[in-house]
Parts: sequence; structure tokens; C-alpha cells
Amino acid sequence: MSKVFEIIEKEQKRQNETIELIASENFVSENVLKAVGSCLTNKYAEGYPEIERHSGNQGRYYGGCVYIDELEEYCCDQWRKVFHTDYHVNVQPHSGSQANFAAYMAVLRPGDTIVSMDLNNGGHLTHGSSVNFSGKLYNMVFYNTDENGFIDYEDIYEKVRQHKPALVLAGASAYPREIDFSKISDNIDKAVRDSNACDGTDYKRPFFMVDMAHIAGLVAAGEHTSPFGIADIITTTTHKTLRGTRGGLIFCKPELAKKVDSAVFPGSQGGGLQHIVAGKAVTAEEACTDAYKQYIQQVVRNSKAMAKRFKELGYDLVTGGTDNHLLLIDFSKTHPQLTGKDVQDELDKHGITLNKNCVPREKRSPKQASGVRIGTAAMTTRGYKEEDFIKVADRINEILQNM
Ligand code: DSN
Repeated sequence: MSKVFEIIEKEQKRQNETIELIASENFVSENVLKAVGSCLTNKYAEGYPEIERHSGNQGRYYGGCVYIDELEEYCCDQWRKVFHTDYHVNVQPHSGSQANFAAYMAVLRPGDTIVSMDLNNGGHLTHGSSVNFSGKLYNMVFYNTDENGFIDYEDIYEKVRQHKPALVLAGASAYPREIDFSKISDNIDKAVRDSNACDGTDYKRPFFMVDMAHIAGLVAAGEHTSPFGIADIITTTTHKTLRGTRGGLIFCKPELAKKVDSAVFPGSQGGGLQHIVAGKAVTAEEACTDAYKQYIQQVVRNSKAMAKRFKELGYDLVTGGTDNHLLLIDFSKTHPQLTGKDVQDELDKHGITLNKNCVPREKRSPKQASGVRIGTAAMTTRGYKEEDFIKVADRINEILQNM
């Protein structure tokens, strides 16, 4: 047997035997695995199928794309169905980072200003971290969270008013609360109005972009308010709460379709990965089912049950709880001797997998961090209910007490 399959077998065993609490991970269905392991990996299909083509490209660049076109059109239709939207969708981004790269490229020029939430407060690497392309190519201005870790919506108004960005970004990879997209949009409008009225400028409304990668499954199931109809551009991954293949998607208002399509191909990628497009289509089919809705409702119930238990055990949670699939424990006040890294490493030894995470007003480096992030999406797929997550919280507490 190839060495590779030996390694895959070992990884399968690890996945079977550990308690998976990484908030961005999940377990896909056999059908998703089948689609991404299919013969579609053999096919090159640069460009877009006729119906989804807005960029002026002449369809596909290679022959033999008849079934690939059928697949990609079907995939786009399925994703519009998942989110009940008529937004344009591009299903080719290879990942969430690629989706964000292309989304910025579609509407910004290098040096333009973006207002977003930074990594320490729960944002994402591609939301302007100085070590990422976003922080290198664009002028980043970050809005704050308040002393309890909640988004400071008033600060978004202030930052837009003061810096007049070309784009405002909402979305997070470690934020346990519902994000009020309408409030952000209203604050953008107000800041533009006030800027022009008071400063005599002709500042045009910035683009409003939402990266819903973490909460996309909740949006699909109606467990989080939807950014559709509010944001101009929406990016997501398909593998977190959406429980599908690894990959990215970009949705946009129809008038931005041409720019978004060109930014993906030929702007930043070559041929789409058609086996992954097939995996995304299966993911979308699954996300339209009642069983999926029930799954997401259980994910949220589990997260709330676990958060409540950790609080009873004396832990400090960022924002004091959760509305979604994840929670953040902040050790800085209750267990100042513990770093997120120590906790992650110790839990690893006991078969519990999670990740260290920075907390608002972090004093440690991201490599150490003062907190951990816990997600319930993966183990809910494995059938865990509230009482199972309460037991996991108790077990984590027991391990930490012996550290
Ligand atoms: N790395 C992912 C996460 O863990 O949230 C985001 O891309």
C-alpha cells in the first residue's frame, strides 16, 4: 500500500478517537467525499459556463466542458436556493482566503482603505492582519469591541466617518455573538451622510462586505440574521458550519457580477477545481434539507449548554456567552498562569482537540494567547447532544485543574 494511504488511515483513526472542538472543522458526508474524489479532478475548465458568465470571457477556454458547465450551473443554482437569494454567485474560489482576495480585488485598488475587525478581537487573517496580503495591500483601520468583547457598532460609525474607507467588512472567525448587519449598514449610511453634510465632501457610500464563513450554516438554517439584501458582497467557506468540502464562494449584487467573476478568473486563479465544485454542489443540496436545519439548531443548543456549564465552573467567557456555534474562554483573569497554548497542548494529550485563541485586549503573542476557542459543529455531526457537551466541559475542567 502507498505510504499515503497508511497516513490517511492513521488520520482517520485520530479523527474517530478524538473529541473535535475546532470551531472551523466538521465531518463531511460520504457523498461529499465521493464527489471530491471523483474523475472531475481530471478536467481543466478555465472560464465560466455560459449562463453564469458575466465577465465578457468567451465561456470556457478548453473543449470538453459540456458536463462541467452543467455541474457549475447546477452548483450556482443550489447555493442561491440555500440562501433564498438572487445574488450572483461564483463557486470557483479555492478557499475562503482566495474568495476574500478576489472580493477585495473586484472593488478596490491597492492602497484603498478598509474598515474591519482585527484578528485579536475575533476577525480573520485576511481582514487586514499585517502579515497577510490584506494588511500589506490595503490601508487597514480596525473597529473595536467593547470591554465585554461585543462589537462596538458606534465605533464603526466613527471609523467610517473619520477614515472614509472604500470598503467596510463585517464577519469574524472567533466572535460568539450575532452580528447585526442592518445596524452596520445603517451606521455606514449615517457616517456618509454626516461626512458629506459636515465636511462638504462628496464621499460615496463604501462597499459593504460580509465574510460569513463561520456562521454561513446558521444563516442557511435561519439561526442567524442573513446579510443577503444588505451587503454588496458576501464571502464564505463551505466547510465550517456548512459541513461541506473545503472551498470558498463569493455572492454579490448582480451589478458587481462582472467585476467579481473577472477577479476570480483570470484575476487571481486559473482553472476552477471541478471536483471541488461537485463537492460544493453536494454540500448545497444537503444544506437545503430539514435534517440540516435540525442539525444547526442542535449545534446552537449545544454551544449554549456548554457555555452555561463553563460559567457555572467559574470560567470567564468573552461576551459572557454565545449566540452561535462557538465560545471563547478567556483565562487572563481567572487563570492568569494558563496560556491558550498550554491548554491546547494538554488537551491534545487527552484526546480533546481545540485551538488557542487571542482574546480582546490580548497581552500575549498569538503563538501563546490567553484563551481557547471551542466549537460544537463537528461533534454535533457525530451525534452529541447538550448532556454530552456538558460532560466534555466537566472533563476539560478536570484536566485544567490538574495542570
Ligand atoms: N482558520 C479558520 C478558522 O479556524 O477559523 C479560518 O480560516
